[in-house]
Amino acid sequence: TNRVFSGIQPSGDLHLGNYLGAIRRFVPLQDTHECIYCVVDMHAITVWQEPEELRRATRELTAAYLAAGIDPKRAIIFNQSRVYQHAELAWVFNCVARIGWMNRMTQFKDKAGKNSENVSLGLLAYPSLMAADILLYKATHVPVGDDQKQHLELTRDIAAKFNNDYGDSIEANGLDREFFPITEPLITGPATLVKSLRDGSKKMSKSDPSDQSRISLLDDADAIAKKIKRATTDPEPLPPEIEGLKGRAEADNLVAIYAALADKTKPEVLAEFGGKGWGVFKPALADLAVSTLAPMAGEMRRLLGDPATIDSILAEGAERARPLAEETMRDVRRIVGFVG
Ligand code: AQP
Repeated sequence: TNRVFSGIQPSGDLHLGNYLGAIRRFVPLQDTHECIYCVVDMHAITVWQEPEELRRATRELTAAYLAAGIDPKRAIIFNQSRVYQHAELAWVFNCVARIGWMNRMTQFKDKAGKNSENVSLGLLAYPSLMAADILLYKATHVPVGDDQKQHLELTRDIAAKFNNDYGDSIEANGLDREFFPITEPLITGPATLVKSLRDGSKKMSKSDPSDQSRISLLDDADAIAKKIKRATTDPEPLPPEIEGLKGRAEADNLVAIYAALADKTKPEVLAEFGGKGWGVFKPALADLAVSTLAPMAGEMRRLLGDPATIDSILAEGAERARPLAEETMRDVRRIVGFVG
């Protein structure tokens, strides 16, 4: 079977990058694949989270999944900590993966900064838990933004090393030699890496201290329009061809956002707006963004008014995820040589 897995951390202000790079792309996959969409709360605590805030962000992310069009009857939506097998498999992977692999991860280097001796051990081991999330369900496809590419390569390395290190045992247990699949990343569309609205050299990020750098998924129409109008740009008009966006990171970013929201390609957007100035393009982008995002924000607020329903969706999703996870773990325990 073709199985899709992806997860997002409930660790702050969900933004347009999370939506275009991930959540929006989760929706159509429900028609073609068995989909598992996770709220990865265990990943979130790799950096300190205020407990009440973690609970709030878990419900907010679940509301975003639902408001974007993920159907909890078709896809499985749940929070990671409820299915203990994620932690269990992550431990096994901690013993398969090498410290050197983790040290090379650019996200770790960025997040740890100069202080790498004093961040949590969990932050270093983060990709090992991510590999467990994916491989527990033997997912074949993982839709993510471009910033997760390196972590997905590591997931493939961990799967290959496990299959190899335990090859004899896998065979002795009568299992398929490619016990864990070599997962394909799905990094597609015009907006796989949305940039900060203030600085085209940085990605739009939950942890950017400037609220103006991102469009939050709970922003109302007024806030969305204002942030787009104030977005940093150069003074030139839009080019007619895509080559003209080279070296113009901010312009490229706004065109990419437009294309993703309109389900168009960047050349199609430039065919329409090439030669036009920001005074034309920014209001058009603001209208498009407001018409897509503001109703979603409204729906998220409505859903958040009833946290009990959100919590029961997560509980039901976990009930469906658990047997799938346990099926893999039962084999893993035998393969590794655990008694019981
Ligand atoms: N700027 C972005 N453009 C496109 N996709 C993005 N994603 C994140 N930022 C962008 C994608 O959203 C999913 C969320 O992953 P995550 O919760 O693990 O967060 P992250 O990748 O660490 O990035 P964030 O959301 O900005 O958080 P911080 O500030 O903590 O780094 C992933 O599929 C990711 O690719």
